[in-house]
Amino acid sequence: MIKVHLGDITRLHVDVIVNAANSRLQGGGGVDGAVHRAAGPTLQEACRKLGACPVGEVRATGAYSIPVKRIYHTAGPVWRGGNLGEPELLSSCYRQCLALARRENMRSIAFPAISCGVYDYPPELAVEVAVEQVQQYQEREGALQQVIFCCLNEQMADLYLAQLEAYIRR
Ligand code: AR6
Repeated sequence: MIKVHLGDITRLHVDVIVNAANSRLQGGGGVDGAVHRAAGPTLQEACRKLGACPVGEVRATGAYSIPVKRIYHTAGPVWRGGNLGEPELLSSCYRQCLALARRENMRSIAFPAISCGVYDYPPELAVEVAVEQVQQYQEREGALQQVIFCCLNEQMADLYLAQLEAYIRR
């Protein structure tokens, strides 16, 4: 099942929450800030031990004070006009998170709108990528019981809902 949720990703009851991190895994603002605040300082230590996460890849940690099993940290691309591989890199973030969830036998995962804040990816285009990757993965593997697109505002939620409908009707 694919769902859209309006609210803070750190409050969701799922197996995995995805963090829109940066490639240095050093924490920051936006979702990253919220995840680090909610998980507590041990998360920062765990991230430091992991080192870097190249753009488009994923690294996993425990969730500490957040009551989920895992946090997947992925570094989305910074939007620079769209001709520098941004769609491929963003697709790769989703694919790598989904593949890792399968390897780790996770049943549910929540994604924020990776790259749609500080990294300036146009939301309509990012949502297209996100929905396409998740739908394709579920059609191919069907491994996850629940995938949640979590957003903080209604405009973003509406974009996901419209895109999911468009995908189903295609
Ligand atoms: N729950 C769900 N969604 C959220 C939350 C939350 N608690 N907080 C923000 N969003 P951003 P990026 C939404 O900037 O563009 C950080 O400093 C937000 O409204 O968090 O990938 C990192 O360290 C937006 O739609 O991530 C990196 O340096 C979306 O999440 C950089 O920002 C993503 O916004 C990553 O930038």
